[in-house]
Amino acid sequence: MMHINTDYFQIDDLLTEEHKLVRQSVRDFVNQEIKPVIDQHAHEHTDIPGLMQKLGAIGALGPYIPEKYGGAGLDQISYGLIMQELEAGDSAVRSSASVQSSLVMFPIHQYASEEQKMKWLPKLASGELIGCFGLTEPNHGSNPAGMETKFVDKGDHVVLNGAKMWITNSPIADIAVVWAKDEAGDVRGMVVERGMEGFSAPETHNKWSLRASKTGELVFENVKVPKENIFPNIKGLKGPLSCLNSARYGISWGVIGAAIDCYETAVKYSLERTQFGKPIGAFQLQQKKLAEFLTEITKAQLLCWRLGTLKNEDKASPQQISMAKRNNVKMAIDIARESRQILGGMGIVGDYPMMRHAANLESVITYEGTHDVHLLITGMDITGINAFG
Ligand code: TGC
Ligand code: FAD
Repeated sequence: MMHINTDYFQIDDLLTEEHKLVRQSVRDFVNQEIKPVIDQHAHEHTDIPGLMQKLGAIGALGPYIPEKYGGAGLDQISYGLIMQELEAGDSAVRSSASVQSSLVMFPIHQYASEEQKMKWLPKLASGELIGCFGLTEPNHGSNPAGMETKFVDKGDHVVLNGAKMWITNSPIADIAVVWAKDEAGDVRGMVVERGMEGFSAPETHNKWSLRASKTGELVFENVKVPKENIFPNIKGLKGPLSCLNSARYGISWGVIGAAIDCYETAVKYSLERTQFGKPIGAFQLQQKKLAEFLTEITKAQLLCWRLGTLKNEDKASPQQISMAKRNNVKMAIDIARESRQILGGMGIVGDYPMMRHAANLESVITYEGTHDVHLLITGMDITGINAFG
């Protein structure tokens, strides 16, 4: 099989043996379990059966959560490499792992009581339980501070009312980490469990993106949530926003996987496909595309590696993470779109991954903060002036 170098600046030299082993095991999993079936699931808009348990079995759920709670106790570079390999398979697979790890296990590990951690984390790590994260609402996406979902204190329980929208995996989730306002208007986090009276999670149909995973709503109609399900150690919007830092960091790595999958496909095709008596890879215009893809992938890899080392030292700022998420997702979606052109007509069929990656990345460039929201976060960091409101 032809080897295509996607480590142009020898970043592998900066990785440990453990990082490389983790990456290889997830790459093997994706090659065996995801790539052969992903086109069919995307076409049919169906989940990959048992995906969460399979991800749990390879240690891809909560990789950086301590082993005591069922995690793998790995560092942030390993987490990033896992996301990269999963998204080379499909953004829907990475999304499922992102949400479970960074948006469900992370807040429980960070903000829950010891009892709550022991109750939920090990089962989430193994994939026995599937979690989802409810922040976005029908009327409040980019501006979650405006959320209307609220709860009132009723002694030993609270009563929750409201709705969340665009929630990854909500239709198949056993538990939902939900952010809602108390009577004083403070944002609090809690776990709402499937089966609680008044709680439903209808699916959002007709998506043209992330078709191999489910997205839906969370609807709360006078749901009685026991007080022991509320996280004791967090109050305010920084609770959910801190989870986003972890997920956005993972996305910065993940999308490199999608870009590499498109790049490798385009290089191979350009050497095999002949027009005007030459492989199309012999034409300068096609070489320009390939050279720019590899340059952009390399820049994204370096950004992520450095961000990962900062994150390991707990020094990565939310603004640095925003810059990486914004830059890398744009890099990946541009490569998916441009590389499709190298395949001509063949680029539009499901035998090749570009259309699927490009369609998936339309969600990725929107969720976890839109492309423009991340630009405004950088703009505010530069000028000190808030241009949101
Ligand atoms: P602002 O006044 O700036 O901040 C409120 C409080 O939060 C703190 N904070 C952060 N803390 C930790 N990490 C961050 N990234 C933080 N950003 C802000 C801040 O210090 C403050 O703390 P305190 O102690 O002073 O109260 O908040 P704002 O209301 O002005 O909003 C800022 C803005 C617009 C940047 C923010 O709300 C935002 O990021 N909006 C985008 C919303 C978003 O990204 N939603 C994502 C939903 S989840 C999702 O999409 C999952 S997709 C999953 C998948 O399938 O992979
Ligand atoms: P809006 O906020 O309405 O934005 C619309 C447009 O206006 C965007 O282009 C935006 O950039 C722009 N805009 C908004 N404000 C400003 C401003 N101040 N200045 C300039 N431009 C602005 N959320 C969850 O909580 N949990 C999940 O699991 C989850 N999964 C998702 C899965 C999918 C497939 C998708 C598509 C979304 C998911 N989301 C989830 C929601 C996602 O985070 C939101 O869609 C996103 O934050 C944007 O919110 P919105 O869709 O309401 O767009």
